[in-house]
Amino acid sequence: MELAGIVGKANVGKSTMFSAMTLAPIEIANYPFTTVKPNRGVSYLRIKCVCRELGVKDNPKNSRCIEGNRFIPIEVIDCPGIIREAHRGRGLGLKFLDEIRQASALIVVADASGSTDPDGNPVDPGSGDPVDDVRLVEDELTYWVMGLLEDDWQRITRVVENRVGELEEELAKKFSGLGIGLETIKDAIDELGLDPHRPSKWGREELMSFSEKILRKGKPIIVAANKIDMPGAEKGLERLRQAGYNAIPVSAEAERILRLAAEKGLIKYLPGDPDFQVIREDKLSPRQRKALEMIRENVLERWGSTGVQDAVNQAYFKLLNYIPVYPVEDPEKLTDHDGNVLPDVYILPEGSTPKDLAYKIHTELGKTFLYAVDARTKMRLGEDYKLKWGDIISIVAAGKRS
Ligand SMILES: Nc1nc2c(ncn2[C@@H]2O[C@H](COP(=O)(O)OP(=O)(O)OP(=O)(O)O)[C@@H](O)[C@H]2O)c(=O)[nH]1
Ligand SMILES: [Mg+2]
Repeated sequence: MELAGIVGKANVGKSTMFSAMTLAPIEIANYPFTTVKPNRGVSYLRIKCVCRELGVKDNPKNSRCIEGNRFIPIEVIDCPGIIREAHRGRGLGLKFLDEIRQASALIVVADASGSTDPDGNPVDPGSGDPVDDVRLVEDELTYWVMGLLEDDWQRITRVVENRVGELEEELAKKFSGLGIGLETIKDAIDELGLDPHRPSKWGREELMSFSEKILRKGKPIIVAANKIDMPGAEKGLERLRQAGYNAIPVSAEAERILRLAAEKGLIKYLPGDPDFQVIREDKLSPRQRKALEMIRENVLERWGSTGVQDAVNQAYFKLLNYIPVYPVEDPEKLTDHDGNVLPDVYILPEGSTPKDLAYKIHTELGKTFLYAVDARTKMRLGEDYKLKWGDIISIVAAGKRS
């Protein structure tokens, strides 16, 4: 399962967003460092399922299909808050970031309403700047990566200058756990004009700009401009966009209320929907009804949705360019070996091949992969075929089909 990390300044609404996404009951409060250790849970990406297009009734196994919407599970981690100088141990430090090393997507939550100061303390709305919220997180992440680099720098320098290994290779090994690959490292060294043969000449500043560069290239961020329901928050959103960030207007609190009400059967609402429908009018207190009406007016009608689903979807499908693919065993019936129609969906980076898909499903299937068939056209696919959005693929492997 892909892993998404939710990071951000203290008290901006990370746990509220996490709780809305996973329905996990966790601690949420209006002061910094409410969360002291990372929370893990399962959430979903939402796509239009191919079942409608094909006019079939599916039997999802690794995902869910609700009214033609396929929900693909991802793992989400809600991190403790980050403040300036966290790399020096301020606040809760940065140790917990080890848990998001493997994260493919990073969602940085910012307080678009500006109602928190740099340390996460509540202040009057409009006093704080969401651009600063994001910058401080980027800076601390850079220090974190630089720390990882420094831990190993002497050894790497020796290896390279004694001609036992190449710098790029050593660094790629070092950062493979972070999902930062060889190409990213080469490009960063190149663009910064650094000498890969004399790393001992790199100073602190070079290490810092290198860390910043590989982060920016290898771990692009999506910004959740949270608390968009508050007056004045659209200014914060504008500032984020002007600063060049991929910012999505989000009301984590609205999403949490809607998800909980839907869970209790009071309303009909799916994550990402542009509206909800009350189904148990009789069970709503006047206060609840008012809260729901406010969400409709201030969030849904104004922004099109609560933005939470949008933020995760965009992180994977726009920023990281992932695509969903449906593996089936029987390309005629579109089933697995138990006869389930369109049982599974996997997401993988654009440019992936059927063999990559096979490996993603199971290492064994990858190793025994022979060829793949496009279930729509029944055509056998070439070895370097690049998977497309919504492809239905039957993999033929030595000994078995899957
Ligand atoms: N108006 C409004 N308030 C929100 C929203 N999301 C969160 N909040 C409030 O912001 C405060 C902080 O929420 P948390 O989710 O605990 O924030 P956090 O980022 O996890 O905080 P730490 O774990 O302390 O870093 C709480 O009072 C929430 O109710 C939102 O979308 N709109
Ligand atoms: Mg929290």
